[in-house]
Amino acid sequence: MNDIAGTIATPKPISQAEHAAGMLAYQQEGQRIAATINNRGPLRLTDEGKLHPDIVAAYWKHGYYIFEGVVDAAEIAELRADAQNMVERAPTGPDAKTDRQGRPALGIDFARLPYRFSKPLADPWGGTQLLGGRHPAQMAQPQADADAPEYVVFLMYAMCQAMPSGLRLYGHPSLLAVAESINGEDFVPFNDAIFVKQPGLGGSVAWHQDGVTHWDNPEWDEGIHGFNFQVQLYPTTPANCLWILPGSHKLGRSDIKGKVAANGGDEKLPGAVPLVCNAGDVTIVNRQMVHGSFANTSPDLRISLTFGFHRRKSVMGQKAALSVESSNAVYDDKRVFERSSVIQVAIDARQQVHSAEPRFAYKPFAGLDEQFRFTPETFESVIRDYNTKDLAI
Ligand SMILES: O=C(O)CCC(=O)C(=O)O
Repeated sequence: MNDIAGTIATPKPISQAEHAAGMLAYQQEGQRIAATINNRGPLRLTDEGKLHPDIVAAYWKHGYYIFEGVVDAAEIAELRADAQNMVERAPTGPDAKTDRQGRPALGIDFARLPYRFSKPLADPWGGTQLLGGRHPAQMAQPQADADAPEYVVFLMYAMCQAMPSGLRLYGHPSLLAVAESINGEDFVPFNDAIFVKQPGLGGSVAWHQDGVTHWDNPEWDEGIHGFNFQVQLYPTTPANCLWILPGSHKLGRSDIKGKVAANGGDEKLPGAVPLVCNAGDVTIVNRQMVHGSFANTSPDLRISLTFGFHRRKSVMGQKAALSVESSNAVYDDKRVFERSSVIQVAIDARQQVHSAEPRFAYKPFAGLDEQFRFTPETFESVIRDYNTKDLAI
């Protein structure tokens, strides 16, 4: 995959102030629609530990939900510190080996470099063939300040390896209960990626749908490409948050280019809503949803820890896609077991710190708890370079 973004000419350069001002009416309308849907609230589980059926129904109807106040302030502080450490220790650009302080950068010894970069305020993928060409229309790329760095961190990977708190988050019992309720007891992981949108620098993520494997599957349905969580480390605003087109997860492959053209070439697609959150809120978004985010011309930082889950049936026997496509792998029992073991180790890593919390019982690993405790040995055998085994579809 090309790590460097923003090499495509901007059709009509605009200043940051023009961009921000041009978004205001759209943001108000998006918030109005979001309020009418009101798909948000606490993460409620039944006595049996399943996601409350009302929330399950709301998720399937609209394709998303905002779980409020899932991660407490102390844990958010740990996650912020670990994520900021990753940002600080990033290489200065795609080919660099040292960070801004001249230290060896984090992750240069990982099997997959855990960073992707963009030019400031650029759209790395829109209108390109990258990632299967799934971002067909380019977003506006406002002009960056003259003193902006050449590259900014756009995405960070490997949170279970590079962030101790990230591994613990991955074993969160309520989030895993949601994954089980939506994707079944034998649910499997997808991948994880941290979206970093620095104020006045963060690029956009052009409108897209995530799934690439099952669109023509005769057994296609609205859940076949799984979902992503986003854990918000800072309050999000309409100017920096993820936007979605509610209900679009049900409608098959979307003609995004046609939608933008029908909107006079304007990327501000009608009917979209911003997922405005507080720190500690967690969104769930169906991977078939049309979604995207705009260049961050606001004064507010967003860091979103994004990780997803699938039905086991959706990945078994499928060809590796997206960021692991070049491996030419086919997902078999061994691959699925090895990648899923990250969940089991994460459950134990969490329990070692949050011992008063209930421990999630991950059914595919029933009876294997001892073998998959979090230890220096399982860090090496399970966690190190775990994301080379992601189950992307
Ligand atoms: O958070 C964002 O800005 C983009 C997220 C996204 O595209 C995804 O989760 O697939």
